[in-house]
Amino acid sequence: MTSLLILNGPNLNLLGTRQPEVYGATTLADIEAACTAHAKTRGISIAFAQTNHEGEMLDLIHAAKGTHKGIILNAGAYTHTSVALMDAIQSVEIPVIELHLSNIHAREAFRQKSFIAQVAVGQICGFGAIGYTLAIDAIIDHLGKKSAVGA
Ligand code: CA2
Repeated sequence: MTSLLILNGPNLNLLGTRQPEVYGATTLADIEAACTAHAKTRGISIAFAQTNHEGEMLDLIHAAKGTHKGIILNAGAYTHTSVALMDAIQSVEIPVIELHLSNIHAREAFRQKSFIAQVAVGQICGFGAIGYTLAIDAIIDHLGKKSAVGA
């Protein structure tokens, strides 16, 4: 069965507890439940993870090779700073969809730079928690197109 890794970075464990005006009232546990249910309707499985540590994110991306067909990545603030995450994504050659709850392009200038964007298949941002299920469908569509051309 196709498996996806949904990886969440720093501070996303706080979702639903603070700054609901920016990030919504949904908790990360709610998002995981919605992703698990959505994946089931699509006949795929997911592994859902969150860490506050950049190195652990790298380890999870490396370990995805051979286990997961795609990665949905909300790298949190590391999006805007981490060349290491960019390199890790490039090295594993697994399609990544960059995801953000907020519209990073409509926020502070420092959030408008993403090191992930240049190595991602695409980016979904600004739709809140629903973005995660949109990303599941987007990566399934991408994987279908890849296998259709024998990639
Ligand atoms: O919009 C997103 O999903 C972000 O990746 C969230 C990151 C932020 O640094 C990115 O620029 C955009 C921050 C996640 C922090 O989440 C919190 C949730 C509740 C309370 C405090 C922080």
